[in-house]
Amino acid sequence: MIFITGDTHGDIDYKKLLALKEKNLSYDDFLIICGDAGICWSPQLFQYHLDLYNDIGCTIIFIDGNHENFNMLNQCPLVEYLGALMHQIDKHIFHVLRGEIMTIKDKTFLCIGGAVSIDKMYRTPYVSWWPEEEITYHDIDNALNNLEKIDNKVDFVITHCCDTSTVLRVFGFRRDVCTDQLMFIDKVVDYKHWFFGHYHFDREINDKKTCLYQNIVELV
Ligand SMILES: [Mn+2]
Repeated sequence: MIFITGDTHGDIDYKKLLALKEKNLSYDDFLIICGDAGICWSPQLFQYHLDLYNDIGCTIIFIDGNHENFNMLNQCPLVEYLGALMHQIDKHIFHVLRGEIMTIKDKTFLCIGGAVSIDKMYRTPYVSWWPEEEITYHDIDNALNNLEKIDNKVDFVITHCCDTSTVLRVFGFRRDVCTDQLMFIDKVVDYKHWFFGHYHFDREINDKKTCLYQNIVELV
């Protein structure tokens, strides 16, 4: 089985995952978190978070959100897993890099983490805010290069924030450098469905885009 959900923020929004614990999952089952997993946030809480997330009993793959400790993420070993470059956080917990395409049970997922923190002026650089949160041209380049090999076609797109046209339709504002970068992706990629997190609500934007927060969607 493959499940996908929105921000979990360490133990703050972890409670929704207890429903998965009851399903007796194996490591052949996958949970994808659309950013702000919060597992790599505080070195002091790292082991506590690993214990919490390992307790679910499936393989966990997250993209980065804007609330991530990029120092901790970047210290983890880089591995190739499911055809994509990932940081291996723990035996069954992975962070997939931006622009990578992973394949799980014959389904392809284009993964692009990152988003702008709207409260970054109140945060401390490299303690509670990291400049690496922003999606760069390099990230989009990596995506476009990987997409080219498969005719720009994937089953799913997984991001933290969404593209500018979506954010303007939903909020009427909150356009930023990251949502602009994702405009390229929306134009170029032939996808069946796009899931994103970040905005802390659950909403079907249209028949191809879903914002996730507390909901857990079962894909396969
Ligand atoms: Mn969040």
